[in-house]
Amino acid sequence: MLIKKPSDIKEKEVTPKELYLNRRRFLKTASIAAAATAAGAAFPGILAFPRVSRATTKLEGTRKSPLSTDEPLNSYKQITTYNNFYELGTDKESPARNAKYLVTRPWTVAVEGEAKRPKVYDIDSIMKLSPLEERIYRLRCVEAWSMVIPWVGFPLSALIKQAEPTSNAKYVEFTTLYDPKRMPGQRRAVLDWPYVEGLRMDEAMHPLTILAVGLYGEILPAQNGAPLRLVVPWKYGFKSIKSIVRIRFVEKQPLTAWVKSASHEYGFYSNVNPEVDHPRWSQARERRIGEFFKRKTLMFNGYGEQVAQLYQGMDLKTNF
Ligand SMILES: Nc1nc2c(c(=O)[nH]1)N[C@H]1C(S)=C(S)[C@@H](COP(=O)(O)O)O[C@H]1N2
Ligand SMILES: [Mo]
Repeated sequence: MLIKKPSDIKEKEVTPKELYLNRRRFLKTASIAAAATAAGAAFPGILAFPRVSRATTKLEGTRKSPLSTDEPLNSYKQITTYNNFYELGTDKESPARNAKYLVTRPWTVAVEGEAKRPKVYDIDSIMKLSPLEERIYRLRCVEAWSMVIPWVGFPLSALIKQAEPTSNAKYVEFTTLYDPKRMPGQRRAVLDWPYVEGLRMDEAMHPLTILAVGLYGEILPAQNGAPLRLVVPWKYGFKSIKSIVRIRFVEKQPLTAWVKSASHEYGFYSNVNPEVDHPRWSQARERRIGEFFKRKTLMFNGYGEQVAQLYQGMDLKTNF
């Protein structure tokens, strides 16, 4: 985000062949792991292979959410080849190319801090915590582009309720995996790794806030934040932290990665706001990926009716 201005951003796409090969590779890995699991069942205690819960990439039985937008979707190819994921490279095309390094099984997520029931979840048990829904949301990047994405996930509130946060829990802090082997972008000090994000408790509990595990009815590709990422549709895209390993309930406002790196440019709240410009560019308009003409950016990314009351009485110019 610090490197490119919106005017420098061009849409560049990976060839269908590369995409095909990537998906083939996943299917192969998944079936090997499934075989390994079967072997592990026959010889318990002897084999310790990573386990994959599903032999294919399909997520079955997801229900459609009434909270979805009915705008036209961006294509699978656009959503999976034009990404921001600095742990896998700072160019838009790099995350898809480096996705192969990010092995996401086994994977655990620690839920901890100010809570009565802290717990370390295996990714497969997190996916069973609440029925999976398709949620079609607009994603508005702070770089003034946007997409419409059919996520598969469940409300973050479902996980928070399980944890029973104490009355000291005022914020939720999220942390991405730190592992330069699986996240080669962490070998460069682009940010102070690991990536950290945060929400106020009422924002985290809001029904629009989801944890996503898939898109287009399939498990998340690594470049989109597999195996588990946050999606907060009324905030700039960088709040939607990818590849989460820790969720912590805290009393003080978390120091997030982008605020730490450039607090004059990125605030804690980061609500989409066409009236508050980034110091280096306007936020009044955005380019929907795949479209030529820019469109007007909407307050709270168009979700004002649902979320404006969270910020009543707050000056959104100082709390940007
Ligand atoms: N860990 C981590 N999460 C991240 C980022 C990142 O670099 N690292 N980029 C953010 C930004 S700036 C955006 S716009 C969205 C992009 O999500 P997408 O690539 O799935 O569309 O992810 C966000 N989550
Ligand atoms: Mo972004």
